[in-house]
Amino acid sequence: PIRACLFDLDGVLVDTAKYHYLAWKRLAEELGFDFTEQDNERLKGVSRMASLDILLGIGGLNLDEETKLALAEKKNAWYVDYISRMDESEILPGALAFLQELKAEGIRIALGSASKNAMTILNNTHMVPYFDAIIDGTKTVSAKPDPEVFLLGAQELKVDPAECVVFEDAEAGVEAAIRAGMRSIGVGSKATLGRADDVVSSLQEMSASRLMELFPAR
Ligand code: G16
Ligand code: MG
Repeated sequence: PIRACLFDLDGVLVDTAKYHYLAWKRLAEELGFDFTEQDNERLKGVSRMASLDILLGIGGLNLDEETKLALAEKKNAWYVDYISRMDESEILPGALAFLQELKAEGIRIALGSASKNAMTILNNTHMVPYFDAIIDGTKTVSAKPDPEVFLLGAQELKVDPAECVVFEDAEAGVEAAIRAGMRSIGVGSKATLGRADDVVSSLQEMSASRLMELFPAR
């Protein structure tokens, strides 16, 4: 039976991708090149330093490690400023209702995010009380598609990976769930998330009953 749900943050519970985009775009412009919304798709679910490498690749820049750390720091300061103004109105449609329903059904809930800023976002949107475990970029060593973030979540919840369902908007996140031995539901388009057990366009389409239909207890 399914005993736990693990949620990615950016793109599943909140749309912080737009703030990441604004901050990366500002950095690219300072460095003298353009960064489009289409380019930004490549950064979804990817860690901060790996995102910077992709961005610098687009600009054709090759910089030393010290300069790169300073640039990542700069981008993050802008991003932190944007998310400091977030509130619960930025929780994506259907997310709160689904979390509430899972809680009522006794299903354990964990966060599995690559972001080092996850706590700020959860605090500002008042979502902290929904989580029985919070695993974010400050607790992990390896980035998705490595399964570490989800395996730590299952461990903290004391639930077997086979009894977990991961909700993800990034291909690397679905891959991480598969490698963790968990079930997964993609939130977004079938084209990129086709490896998940099922795909919904938003959590508005989710309910505890749909979860039980998808993964019946044998
Ligand atoms: C999020 C975003 C990524 C971002 C990463 C690291 O992951 O999707 O675009 O690069 O976190 O964020 P930060 O720079 O705040 O540490 P997730 O796993 O919540 O989708
Ligand atoms: Mg995501």
